[in-house]
Amino acid sequence: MAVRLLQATMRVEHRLIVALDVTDGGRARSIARAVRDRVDALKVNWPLVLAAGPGIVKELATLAYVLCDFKVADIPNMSRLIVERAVAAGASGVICHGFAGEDSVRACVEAAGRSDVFVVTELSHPGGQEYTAKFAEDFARSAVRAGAAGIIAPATRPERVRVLRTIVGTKLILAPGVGAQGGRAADAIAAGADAVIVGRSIIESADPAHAVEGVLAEIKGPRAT
Ligand code: 3DU
Repeated sequence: MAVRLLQATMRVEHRLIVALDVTDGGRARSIARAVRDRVDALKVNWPLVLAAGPGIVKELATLAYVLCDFKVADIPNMSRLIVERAVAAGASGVICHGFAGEDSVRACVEAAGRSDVFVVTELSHPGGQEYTAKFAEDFARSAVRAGAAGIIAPATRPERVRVLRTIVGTKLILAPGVGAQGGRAADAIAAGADAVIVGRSIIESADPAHAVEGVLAEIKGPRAT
């Protein structure tokens, strides 16, 4: 079976991805327009797609790289169908779970074509330590073998990002868990993450563009400002 050797489609410049975890399409569009020039991707999850319809992915894709965080975790045939639909809807990247097994991850990668697949290793919330953390390194290895563009690793545990970096080499590491979950963007980046994923501390702000600038300043550090 062919392994995908192409580089990721995602271009990481700002090192920040905003999670549009809102259920109002209008609000999602307005945040997207306000922040799109300062972030590398807009991440879309089920609540927005279920509320606004899959057309929201296509709309947002006219503004920026859209990463569909559908956390795909099914048998390979279903994983393939979900990823094919996400890409057809406009996704440049899709997130799947490593725990579904390498055959499912591989099905996602093959279905994604030129779009990226990112594999969740260890979930960032406390419960992520109960099960996912025990196999996170295996999930990272199978992501590499399957030809994924990268992995998702917890900003809440930078020491784990550091370990996972030694496994995935130059693959992308995207780290959620900054702000509302207690992680710090600068710590995750220093540990080896390529970009952080931030939801509530940006989208619940009265001024999301200003909140984005705060995270970007933290990532760059005091010397760069
Ligand atoms: O905690 P926040 O509001 O900044 O949102 C984090 C986002 O990242 C959210 O969309 C969630 O689905 C996603 N995510 C995690 O929080 C943790 C993971 O391990 C993987 C994805």
